[in-house]
Amino acid sequence: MTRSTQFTCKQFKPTFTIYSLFLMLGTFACDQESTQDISLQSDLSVQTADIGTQSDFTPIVSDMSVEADAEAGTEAGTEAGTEAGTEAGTEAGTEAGNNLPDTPPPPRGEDQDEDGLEDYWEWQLNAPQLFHWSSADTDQDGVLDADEDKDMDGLSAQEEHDLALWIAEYPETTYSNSSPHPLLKDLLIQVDQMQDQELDPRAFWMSIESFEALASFDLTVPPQAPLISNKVQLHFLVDELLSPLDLQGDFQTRFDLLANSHAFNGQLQDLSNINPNRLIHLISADQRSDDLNRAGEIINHPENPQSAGVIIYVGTIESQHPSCGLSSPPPVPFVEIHEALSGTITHELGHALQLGHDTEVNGGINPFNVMAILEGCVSTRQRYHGEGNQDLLLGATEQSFASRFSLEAFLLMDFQNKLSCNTSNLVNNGQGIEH
Ligand SMILES: [Ca+2]
Ligand SMILES: [Ca+2]
Ligand SMILES: [Ca+2]
Ligand SMILES: [Ca+2]
Ligand SMILES: [Zn+2]
Repeated sequence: MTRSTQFTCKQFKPTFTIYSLFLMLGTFACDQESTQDISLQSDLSVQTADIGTQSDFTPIVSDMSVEADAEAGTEAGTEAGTEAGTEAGTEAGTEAGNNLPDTPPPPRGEDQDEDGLEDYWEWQLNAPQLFHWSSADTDQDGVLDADEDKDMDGLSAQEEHDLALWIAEYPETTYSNSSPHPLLKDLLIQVDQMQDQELDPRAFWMSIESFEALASFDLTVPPQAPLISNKVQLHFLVDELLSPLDLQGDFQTRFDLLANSHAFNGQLQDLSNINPNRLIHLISADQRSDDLNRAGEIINHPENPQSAGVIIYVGTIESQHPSCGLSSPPPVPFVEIHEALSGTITHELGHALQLGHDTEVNGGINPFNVMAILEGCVSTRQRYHGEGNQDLLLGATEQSFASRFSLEAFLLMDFQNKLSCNTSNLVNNGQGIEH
């Protein structure tokens, strides 16, 4: 379960052509600086939380390509994705099986306590005081085992049980590293992708890893009982393929895009027991033709959660990466496309959990937090590769070499108020909780 994915600069291989390209692009590359996020749409009643302050960045190291919101690190991403993907298949469904109770397992496929949960599934949770295979209300609090949401992630045990079985059955359309669990926070994401803008699977696996890494905060913030870990399990469920659509600054097009694909129209139609409102809605698209620096955004809506969600601009990210590396000498790993995709996904999912940007609010910007805004190549490498950081409480470290949340961001995540699930709006006028 625990993968140790460590990347170092030694793994970097020079790519002369890419570097040359960046030299050519250097003069306007700084315009792409704070791409990833934010651009205030103040003229509209609704705002996107990702505000793009383009601004004023001037490259500090003039011979590097400056580009902001994408990431860097060629081999790193490759390995992360491969490793994660390999383990995913074998681990799915066995997450809870590490320390199984001594009692003999009940037979597979039976439900003798008639609570809707397969008895074997209850047994392998290894929490017999909360989910016992011979009682329909194990803790006798009047809430049936199937209806419990002990981990407060918005999913009932019945839904997690059904999802676990579904994910095991449809591994080819699911990116999930471990089975949904009633004592771990699970985050479901419905992925609808525009034709030719499909997301690199490595990006999914790297984002999964970023949320699993929250387990490391157990060192300082023990998981609140009955949670068995602080890690968050992401499950990307791929649904339909969407027709290409030109997206611009007007909100109605994006509201309609989200609302029209909110229901399960593709593969997920077989997931009949699960309400689409339980899933954060994520769409991949080409670009915002009015804002070619925008890598991703969250969409707020005044009242309808089905018109809210996350959009990732694949074309924009692909046009900006690899970037911020140096071929020689000394080599500095580039931020690669799939790293930029993953960092953007993780960042936007942070917004969907009500996080705002890492700002001056609590005394200064922490550039190692994935919720920081990119401001040039130095901060890009800090956020994506943890350059110069050894403190995992701040976020990305040189050892992790991948996007991470800071402890401060983790403590602010709101699983009861997820955008496009429970709410249509982020707090703080659509910008989330700054920290
Ligand atoms: Ca049962
Ligand atoms: Ca039971
Ligand atoms: Ca109960
Ligand atoms: Ca759960
Ligand atoms: Zn943002």
